[in-house]
Parts: sequence; structure tokens; C-alpha cells
Amino acid sequence: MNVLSEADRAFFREQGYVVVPKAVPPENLQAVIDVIWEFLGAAPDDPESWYRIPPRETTGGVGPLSQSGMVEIYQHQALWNNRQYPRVYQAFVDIWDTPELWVSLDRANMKPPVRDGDPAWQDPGFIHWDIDTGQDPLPFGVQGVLYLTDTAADQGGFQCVPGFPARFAEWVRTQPADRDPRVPDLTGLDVQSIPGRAGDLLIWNSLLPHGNGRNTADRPRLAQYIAMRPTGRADERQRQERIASWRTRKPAPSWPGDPRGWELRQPGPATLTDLGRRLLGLDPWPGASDAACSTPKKSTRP
Ligand SMILES: O=C(O)CCC(=O)C(=O)O
Repeated sequence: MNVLSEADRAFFREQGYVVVPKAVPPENLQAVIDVIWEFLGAAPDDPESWYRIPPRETTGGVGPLSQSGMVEIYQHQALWNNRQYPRVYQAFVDIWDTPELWVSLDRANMKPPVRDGDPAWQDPGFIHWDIDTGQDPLPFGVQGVLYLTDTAADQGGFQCVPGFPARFAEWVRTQPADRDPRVPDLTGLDVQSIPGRAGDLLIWNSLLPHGNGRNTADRPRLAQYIAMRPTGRADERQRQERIASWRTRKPAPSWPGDPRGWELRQPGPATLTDLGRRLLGLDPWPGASDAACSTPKKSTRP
């Protein structure tokens, strides 16, 4: 059964994103929250501990946490349980109109409130694209974020320029030829923070300028990134890399990774359902064609 209604699809076309409520059960959300705190050696009720791991922007670019809250954890069972949750999968099937998908092996986010007098924790938020918007034709792609807790507009969560993909062609004609194809000039564009409830899965068109905001609330922002894209059996190298990443509990190539190797000390690999095995690439989709894979997204996130 479809997860996205006709109205959801229309909203996605017009606004460039759509929200799927209650995408996974509360216990799945809590399991990821627990593992994020364990990974960071921090606790939800101990604000000092939120800042214990210095962001990697202050440690020579290496570390398990960034100023924008990127948590370099990729293969834990709790993450996989959301990736292979049927309602999450069905939402992406509805977007792509095909059941043959691979899931991203993406990370999580814990963005603590900005801290007075501490330059390390003053992240202003950011807006970018993960695709090169100078390409012609532009490829269609989507990304997604699962809200692990209720997230207020001032809590450092997802922000974007609603409606932008539908206006891109008109907008780009007003831009200089040497514009940055990965970071828009925001002059005249309306960046909005998208608050949400725990369990919301927000899926966005990759052409939507997006990022996360400044957290001026008193609670951290917590999220898990999940995206899916059509695949095919043709790209054997990528398939092998994905399987190795799951099996060895390491990031896929091009992700920053965790120099402490926390995940390597966890039990694993994660147990996959039949759906999870297909979403990884371990098992083929029944009757899958040999169509070429779409190009993998190279992360440009901070
Ligand atoms: O933290 C967020 O919600 C946005 C993340 C982001 O910019 C990305 O996934 O490329």
C-alpha cells in the first residue's frame, strides 16, 4: 500500500520535500538515540557531556563529530532497523516509482545548542547542495532525514528553501556564470526551518538548497539520515563496497569515519531482514534488470 498520497506527491513536486509521519515505531527511534549517546560517551540529561567530544573543525579535521552535528556512525543495528523498516522503504518506492532500491549507508546527527563563550560550538547553520547543480541535464535524486525527537524550529534541525527545485531553471538564469554549483547565493531566497515530530521522515529533492540550522534551543537536535535510490546489478564494484562496509562495520568510501573505531568494537554485522539484504545489495531484487546504477552521491557535508 502507498505511503505517499496524491496530495503528498503534489506537495513534493511543488515544495521540493515531503514529510512522512510515524515512519518507524517509537522504540526504533529510542534505540538510535541510545546508541548516539553511547557512541559519543554522553548522556541526554548531562548537558556538559554534549560538548565532551570536540568538533573535528577544531581538531585538524578528524573526529567522530562535526560542528554541524554529524555523528560518524554507519552500521549499527539500530540504524539498520530503520533503513529496513517497511514504511520507510515504501515511502521511497512511492517517490521513485520502482521497488528496486538501495539504501544509503548514512550517518546520524546530534547538534547541541550553541554554547555561550565557546567558539567551538557556535555553528551558524548551513545551506548547500550535495549535487553539482551546474550539470545539464540535472539528475533527479533524493535525500532523507528521520527526526528522532520532536524538533522545534530553533533547535538546529533541517532547513531549506521551499519550492526551489520548481523554480531552479528561472533562478539560475539570474545567476553569474561562475556561481558556486554546490552553494547557492541566498540573496532573495527564503530559508525556512522545518520543525517536526519524532518519527517524521523528511524526504527532499537533491535540488533543494538545504542544511541544518543554528541550535538556540536548550535541547540537542537528534536525527538519522536515510535515503534510497534505484539500483541495478550492473555496478558490481559499488555493490561489493557496500557489502564490505556492512560486514566490517566501516563507512563506505568517501565518508569521514570515526578515528576511534567505536563501531569496530561492537557486535556485528547488523542482522538484515530479507528487505534489508536487498536494500544493501546482498541479494538481488527478484527480476531486477541489468540497468546501470545511478552515480553514487559523494558526500560534501561538513
Ligand atoms: O542535518 C540536516 O538535516 C541536513 C543534512 C544535510 O545537509 C545533508 O544531508 O546533506
